[in-house]
Amino acid sequence: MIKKILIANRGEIAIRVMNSCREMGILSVAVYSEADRNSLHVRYADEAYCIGPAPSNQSYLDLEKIIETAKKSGADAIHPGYGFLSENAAFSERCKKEGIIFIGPDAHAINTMGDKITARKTMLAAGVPVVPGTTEPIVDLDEAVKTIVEIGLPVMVKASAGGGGKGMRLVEKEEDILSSVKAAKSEALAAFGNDAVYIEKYINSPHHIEFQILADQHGNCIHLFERECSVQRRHQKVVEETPSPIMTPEVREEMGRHAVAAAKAVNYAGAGTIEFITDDQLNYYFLEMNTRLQVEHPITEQVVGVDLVREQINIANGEKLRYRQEDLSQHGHAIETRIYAEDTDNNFMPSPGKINHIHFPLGAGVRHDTYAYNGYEIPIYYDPMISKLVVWGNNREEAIGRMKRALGSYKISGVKTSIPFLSRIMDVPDFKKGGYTTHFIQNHTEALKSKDSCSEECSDLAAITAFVDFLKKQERAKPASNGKAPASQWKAFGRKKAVTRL
Ligand code: MV4
Repeated sequence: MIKKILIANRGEIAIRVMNSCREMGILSVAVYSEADRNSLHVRYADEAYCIGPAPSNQSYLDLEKIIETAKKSGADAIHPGYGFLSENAAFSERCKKEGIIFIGPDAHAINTMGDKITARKTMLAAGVPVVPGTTEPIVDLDEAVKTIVEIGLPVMVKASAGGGGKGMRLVEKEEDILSSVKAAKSEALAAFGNDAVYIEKYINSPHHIEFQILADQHGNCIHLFERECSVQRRHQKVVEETPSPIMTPEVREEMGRHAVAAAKAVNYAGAGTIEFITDDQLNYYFLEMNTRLQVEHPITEQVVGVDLVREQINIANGEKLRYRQEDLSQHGHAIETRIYAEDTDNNFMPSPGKINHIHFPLGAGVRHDTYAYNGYEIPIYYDPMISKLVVWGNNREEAIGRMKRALGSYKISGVKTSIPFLSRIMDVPDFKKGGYTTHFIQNHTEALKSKDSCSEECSDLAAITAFVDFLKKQERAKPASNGKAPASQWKAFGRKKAVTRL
C-alpha cells in the first residue's frame, strides 16, 4: 500500500494531487527548484526538497535527482502530474526498476501512444476510427505527392514524434506539397530528433472532443464521458466544458466504446485521455492519446462525481476499478477557464510579477484550483497559468452564468490576467449557442477585444481611491492631539439615523 507519494511537479497540479493524498491518509513529498522556494506546493506538502536551479531541465525534468529524492524521502510512489516527466517512458521504466510505483501507465503504453504513426496503426488494428491518411512514414518525396493527391487536398502533414499541434503543416495546393513535406521533416528533426512524418486528410471546421478513461491493472477499463475543448488559441486550451454541446447520446456511447478500445489496445493502466477530432456531422476520428492526468480533468470530476487522482492512486496500488461503466452518468454541466498571467490585449504576452492582492471567487458551484496567494511572485521560468476556475451548474446556461459571475468577482492586482478575456468569451453568442469549432477564437477576435481602453487604469484608480478613503478614516479614528479619546464614529453614525438591519 502506498504511504508516501513524491509529487514530481509544481503549481496548482502539485497541490491538487496533495489534496487527494491528504484525504487518503497518504503523506506527500514536494520537490522544488530554486525559483520555487516560495511556491505554495512547498508549504502544502508534508516534506519538501530542493532539486536544483530554476530551469526545468535542471530540476523538474532531472530524472536522476527526482529518483534520488524519492529514495531519500522514503516515498513509495511518484505522481508526475502533467507536463514535465509525465509522458516520459524512460522515467516510468526507471521508477519500476528502482521499486518505486509510477502513478501512470507503463513504458509500452507511453511509447506506443507517443509515436503517432505507431498509435495510428494500433488504433486501426483495434477498430478505432482514425483520420484517413497514411500509416507508414513518408520516405520517398515523389511517392508523397502521389499519396497526397490520392488522399485529396487539403491535407495535414504531421510529425510522428509531435502531438498537441507541434510539427504540423496544412497543405492546400499541389505545388506546395514537396516544400511542405520537406519543411515538416526538417522541423520535426530539429524539434524531436526524428524526421518521420505522416499524412492525414484535413478536417475542416473541426471540434476537439476528448474522452477520459480509467483502466486498472486487471484489464478493466471504463470511460468517464467527454470534454469539449474546441476553444483553443495556438493549440492551448482556453475553455473546456462537459458535456459537449454538440454530443448526442448515441454518438457518446459509441465514442466511449472506442475510447475504451483504444486504451485496451495498449494494455493501458491509469487515467488517460483519448483525443478525437470531429466534423460538424459528428464523424469522429482518433487523433492522439494523452497518457497522463490532464489540466482540464476537474470538469469531469464535477459532472461524473469521481476523484480522478484518488482513482489513479487506487489503480497504482493494484486495486480493481471501483466503478462499472453502468454506475457512471453525467450530472449537470461543468466549465473550466484557464487563468493566465498574460496580457490578452498585447498579443497574450506573459505578465509575470508579484501578485499584490488576490481575491478568489467563492459560492455555490465554484471550484478553484490554484497555487496563487497574496504577495506571490510568479516566476518567469514556467507556464504562466495561475489558476483554473471550474464551475458546475444544473445545465449549460446556468454554468455559463455562474462562470460569468465567478470571473466578475475574481480580483487580482499586480499582474495582468486573462480574466476579462475569458469573461468576454462567455458573452459571445456563438459560445452561448454552443456549436463552436476550433476556429472560435480566431473567428471572434473583434468581439473578444477589450472595449474599455482604460479598464486597467480605471480599476487601479478605484483601488487607490478606496485605499485613500480608508487612510482618511483611520486618521479620523486616531486620538486627538489634546490627548482626549476621539469621538466614536459609531456614535456619530448612530445619532444621524437608526441602523437598518437587513
Ligand atoms: C488536425 C486538424 C485538421 N485535420 N488534423 C491540432 C492539435 C493536434 N492535436 C491536432 N490538431 C489538428 N489536427 C486533421 N487531419 C486540425 C487540428 C487543429 C486543432 C485541433 C484541435 C483543437 C484545436 C485545433 C486548432 C487548429 C488545428
